[in-house]
Amino acid sequence: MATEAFEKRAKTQVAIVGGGPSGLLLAQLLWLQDIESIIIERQTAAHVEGRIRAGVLEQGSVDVLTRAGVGERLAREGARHSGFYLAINGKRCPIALEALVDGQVTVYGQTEVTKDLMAACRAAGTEMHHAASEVALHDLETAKPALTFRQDGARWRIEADFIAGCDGFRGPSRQAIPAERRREFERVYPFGWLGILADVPPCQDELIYAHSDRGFALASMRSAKRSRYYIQCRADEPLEDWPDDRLWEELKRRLGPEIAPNITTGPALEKSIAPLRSFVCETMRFGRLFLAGDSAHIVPPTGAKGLNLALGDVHYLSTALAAWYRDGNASGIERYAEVALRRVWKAERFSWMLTALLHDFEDDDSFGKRMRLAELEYIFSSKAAQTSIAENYVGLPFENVLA
Ligand code: RFL
Ligand code: PHB
Repeated sequence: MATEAFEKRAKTQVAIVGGGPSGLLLAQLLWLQDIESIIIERQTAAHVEGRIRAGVLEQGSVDVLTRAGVGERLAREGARHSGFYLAINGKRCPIALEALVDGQVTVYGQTEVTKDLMAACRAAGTEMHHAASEVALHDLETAKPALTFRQDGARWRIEADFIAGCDGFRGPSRQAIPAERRREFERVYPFGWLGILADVPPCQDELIYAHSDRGFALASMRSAKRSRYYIQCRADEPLEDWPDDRLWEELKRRLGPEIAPNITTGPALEKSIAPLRSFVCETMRFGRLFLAGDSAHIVPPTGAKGLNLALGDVHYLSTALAAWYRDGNASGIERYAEVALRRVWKAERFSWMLTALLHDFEDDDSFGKRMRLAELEYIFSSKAAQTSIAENYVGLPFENVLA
């Protein structure tokens, strides 16, 4: 049998597929434990640093980023929020995170998290291969799994002790688990979110998740001068159908007459439509491959859980790998999938529940619509219901993966 010739070879302890927030954080946490890793990323560094996505960090995420050494700018520029609002047809109900569960969240864009992590990885000298193509995973059930890819015309083979699949929903890692060894659970929602980012002051100082007869809307922000808004739209709608003026008008109608006058409009810095999906892959481990973040699970953005779950997985995985390298303790790597998935399913439930509660579903009959309104009215009047939402929004606790 002919062996393929690889022009470049390397060895490392942990080979990381995907240099988004999960992959970068993992590399950084491992480096702090003297564990060497190499990141292989499909996109250029500029593309990764420019992506605009999440905005809300749980305290657990802030803590793990701080432990990773990237807490400084986050502490300075991140805005602490002690509550947010739910709204029905313009009527607002505060969810007082601090008063109800003694918690807070921090508004700090994923774009900034990624830039901070990238800078830390560069400073640590972590080897990163950007613009890599044809990434493939090999020998996952052996003690020496490997990655192959192409970069700048050269063919590479990297051998490692472990491979971390941090390559998002469409990456190759999950697909490298044989179909009969994984089970996938999925719900695709019949709508998307149309998002706009603009350099205008936010309409109020807390986020508003609004249900209206015209569909869902979210008022969020990045800073005192930069706003981020979303509205529910059809998943197949062309972006060209939403010139800025139409989007601003629709937002005002959905957020209602009390809030609309506070909305400052301005040209879009970015505008895009994201489909909504719930997805979980069981398992998150195959041999020496571990999945983390969006490669293993997707939530609709309604609960602001996607990035937080990704960072949570990486906290568990880095703890598990560190114990293995430090004193040969394999309990973390044995328990990783089970422990991570327990937290994932709870966040899936919360994101699905909030999505169902706040969006308009075309196939909903009149009873379904009334049930949604009744549920919202109940939440508005019940401290117990608000407490449950607050407890999930600030982030559920972590287990000890080594226990
Ligand atoms: P990412 O960010 O998708 O990064 C995966 C990386 O892998 C690379 N990759 C490959 N590399 C090598 N070879 C291949 N063949 C590869 N294929 C892919 C990709 O280029 C990429 O760099 O996954 P990661 O790191 O797990 O991070 C997950 C988060 O990005 C995601 O969960 C959040 O953005 C979700 N999300 C939100 N999460 C929150 O916690 N709070 C929020 O407020 C929030 N809002 C959102 C969101 C996601 C959104 N969109 C656009 C999906 C709002 C939106 C609109
Ligand atoms: C955002 O600001 O991008 C954002 C905030 C809250 C969410 C989703 C996205 O639930």
